[in-house]
Amino acid sequence: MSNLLTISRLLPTDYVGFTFFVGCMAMMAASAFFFLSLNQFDKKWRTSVLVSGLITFIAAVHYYYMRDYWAAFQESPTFFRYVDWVLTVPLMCLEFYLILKVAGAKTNLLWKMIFLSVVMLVTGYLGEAVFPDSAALWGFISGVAYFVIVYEIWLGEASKLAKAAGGNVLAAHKILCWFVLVGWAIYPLGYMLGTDGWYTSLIGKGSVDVAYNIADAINKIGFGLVIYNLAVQSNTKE
Ligand SMILES: *C/C=C(C)/C=C/C=C(C)/C=C/C1=C(C)CCCC1(C)C
Repeated sequence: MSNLLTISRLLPTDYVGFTFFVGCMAMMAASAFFFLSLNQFDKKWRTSVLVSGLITFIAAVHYYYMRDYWAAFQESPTFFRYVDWVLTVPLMCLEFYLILKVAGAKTNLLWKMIFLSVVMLVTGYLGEAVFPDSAALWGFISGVAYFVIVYEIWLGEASKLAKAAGGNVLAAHKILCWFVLVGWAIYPLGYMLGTDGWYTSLIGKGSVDVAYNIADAINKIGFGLVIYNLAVQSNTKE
């Protein structure tokens, strides 16, 4: 893959390529930050911060390839994108579960969230890459799964557990809920900019990659920092 870069070049006006390079570097730096901070935390929080690092690390590796792919073909690396998401989004569900474990979260909550996220991503991939003529329909199904996730963490079982946990955990849970409601909403917007559907006449077309790259940086690094902050606060309290 890396060889491809030698036969292509990035133009100074290639802002999409720019966001792939910056995204790659940001994910690498964030991973180093999370991994190197691990020793300062006690055992209870170490796993959560480790998972934050794994999320940005998995993204860094995919961005490394996506960056090359874009440079070589000037085309969306949809395949790598969804491989990345199908690994990292379930890990984000795991983060919710890990912090709620203090309030007695059960693994069935974890599996429910993972199942919903996989449905959301597989149907999104079908609409974007396999059946682009019915992108609006697949996007809708994906959106339903997304809303069930939003419901679950804001009003469902997860929110009840967060309230039971109280304190720092409740505060962190609330911020993560906002990430999912606002930060994750950038993805369906990017999807609508990149595919054809009833929405195209309303919002037009745009760079799906710029939208996804910005959203990934906000959500993966920001989400990780919330967990990191929770670990720092809980550490200093004891
Ligand atoms: C690190 C990657 C993350 C947090 C990816 C999140 C992706 C989504 C929330 C994608 C959602 C989509 C819809 C809600 C509808 C259209 C298709 C998707 C897959 C873009």
